[in-house]
Amino acid sequence: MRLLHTSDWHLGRSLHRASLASAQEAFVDHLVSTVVSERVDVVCVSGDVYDRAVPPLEAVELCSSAFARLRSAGARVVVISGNHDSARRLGFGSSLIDASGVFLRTSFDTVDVPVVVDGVPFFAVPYLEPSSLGFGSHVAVLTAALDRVRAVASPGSVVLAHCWVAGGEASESERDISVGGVSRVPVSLFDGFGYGALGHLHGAQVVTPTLRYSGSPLAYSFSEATQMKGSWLVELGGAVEFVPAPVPRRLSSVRGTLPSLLSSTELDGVAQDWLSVTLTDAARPEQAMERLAARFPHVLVLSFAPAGLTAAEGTYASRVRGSDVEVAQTFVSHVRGTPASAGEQALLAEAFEALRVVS
Ligand SMILES: [Mn+2]
Repeated sequence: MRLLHTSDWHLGRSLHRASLASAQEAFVDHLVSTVVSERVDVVCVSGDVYDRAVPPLEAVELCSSAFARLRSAGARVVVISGNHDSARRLGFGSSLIDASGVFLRTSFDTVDVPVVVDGVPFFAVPYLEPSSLGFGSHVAVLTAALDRVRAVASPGSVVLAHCWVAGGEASESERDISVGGVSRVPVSLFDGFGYGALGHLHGAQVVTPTLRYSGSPLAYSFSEATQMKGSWLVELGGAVEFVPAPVPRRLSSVRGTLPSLLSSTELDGVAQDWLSVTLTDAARPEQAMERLAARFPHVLVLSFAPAGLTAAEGTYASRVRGSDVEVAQTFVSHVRGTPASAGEQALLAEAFEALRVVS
């Protein structure tokens, strides 16, 4: 049995100002051709199929054609919802669509009802929102889910899950799932399965030889610039191989004064990259973006860090770094001159949590 483990497609997402629609289409093409060339039996999509609960129509169309093409190429497809997906929207019609060999699993109710392909059970554990299921934390809800799975699973079973396993390394583009509870869950939850196909973290990583993150197929933030993107090709009970995904354009970060960036020959190699530029000129140069664009046509992020700026002032970018709640607290301090009280902090946390659960 050969699996192709992928996750975190985030269809509909862009990279700052750059559309990634054609890059996402190219990834789907690559996935379909891998299924054919490697004779893949099952494609596991471990959550965050879409970037948003209500994705753009182009993303819905790409997703629909991706599932149909993977199935036509000969694979069965098992999909779970992630924290970016609307579970109920992604799961629409799943009981009807099952008959086609594409299995959408988006509910706590079905975690212990495996999808069985050629005798191998696939247990699909979607992202589970602790509070809406009556649990106090991610550990509690995932423990409950995996206890139910373990009660019926055989040793060679495959499990899909969308969560943050302790030891996994995060990037900037995963939406925080730690608000209001403990985010990381122990690796031991996944002991004893034939293979664990994880989603959520955007860097491909090996937690244990049989428990892996595939990571996202494209870099969705500059913090992922050096990550190799792709999917895992898994011979169940045997070898695992990384299949690199097509790279639409490299991401690089450069820093310096505007004149130095415009003249340095060392930067010839990154001129066509998607760039994050930090200008260190003491005074903000006029028309910096236009002047940079003459040499670097794909600047996506421009920030200013003048040499000599005090740490307390900080750049605008540094002040809006952090979780939504942290940014809101900094804003309160900034406009009022005094920090948010404990009660106000709790109120802010509650408001953001409510927003996140609704979406
Ligand atoms: Mn996620």
